[in-house]
Amino acid sequence: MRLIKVIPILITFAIMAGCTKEDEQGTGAESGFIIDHTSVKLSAIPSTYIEAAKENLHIAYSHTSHGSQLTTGMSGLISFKGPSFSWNNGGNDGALDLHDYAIEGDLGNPDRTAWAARTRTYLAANPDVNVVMWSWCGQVSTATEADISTYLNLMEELERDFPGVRFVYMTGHLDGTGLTGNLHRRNEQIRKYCRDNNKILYDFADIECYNPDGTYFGDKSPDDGCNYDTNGDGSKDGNWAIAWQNSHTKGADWFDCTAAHTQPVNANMKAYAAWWLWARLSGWNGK
Ligand SMILES: [Ca+2]
Repeated sequence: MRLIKVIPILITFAIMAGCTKEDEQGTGAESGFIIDHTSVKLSAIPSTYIEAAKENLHIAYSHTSHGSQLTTGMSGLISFKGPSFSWNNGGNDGALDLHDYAIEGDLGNPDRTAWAARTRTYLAANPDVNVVMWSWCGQVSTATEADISTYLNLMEELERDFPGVRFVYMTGHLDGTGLTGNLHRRNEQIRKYCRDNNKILYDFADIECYNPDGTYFGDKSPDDGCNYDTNGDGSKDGNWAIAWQNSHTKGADWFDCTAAHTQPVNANMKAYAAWWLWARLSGWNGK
């Protein structure tokens, strides 16, 4: 009797261990993964997967001002690191095919559902597109748990109805309300769903919690402009991005770019993480 009870537990444990191992190693293009502050080392991305992304991906990216940090960073990166990081709408001249501002609006504008219907219309007219990414503006800050469930459900329905398209989830940008604020709780809701359901997540807010050296500011109420409270008195008296830029060499360690609402180095990291995402979508295991 005792053995009969133990065997199913052992089998369950073996399956769980197997899943964990698979997740850690990554299984290429079909498995879920999370892009976050650990995904900002541009030099770690194999050039073969940079090329594979340009060969294979047809990306529609839709956003308003905050989401533009990825693509303004990606534009600045071409000047900083050269034409191997070129992108344009259509993928001409061997560039990455990325349709920026592909669909009007963002995940909360004009409301919390229009983006999904617009995505269906867009995909019907652009059947070559195989990656869809939507960004928030500030609407995670004011979202209820039900609002985020609406977002997740609409994404799930799109994935079901367009099995040939990879849909990239996103968290909402930091708003300075810290680890007890609504934004953090709603971002955690998105993260848990993505982890539990093997989704592809570009964790916009997590990238903003760390400087390029990996120093953590998330517990110091940072905002989207990289301002934070250095001493816990409630006033945001520091800016980790400006401090990092001032102690490093522009044009060598970081590049200038027009980064909406924030400092250039934040958009630098958003661009590196975007290329990390494109490489992962092209089969790189992230190791
Ligand atoms: Ca302070």
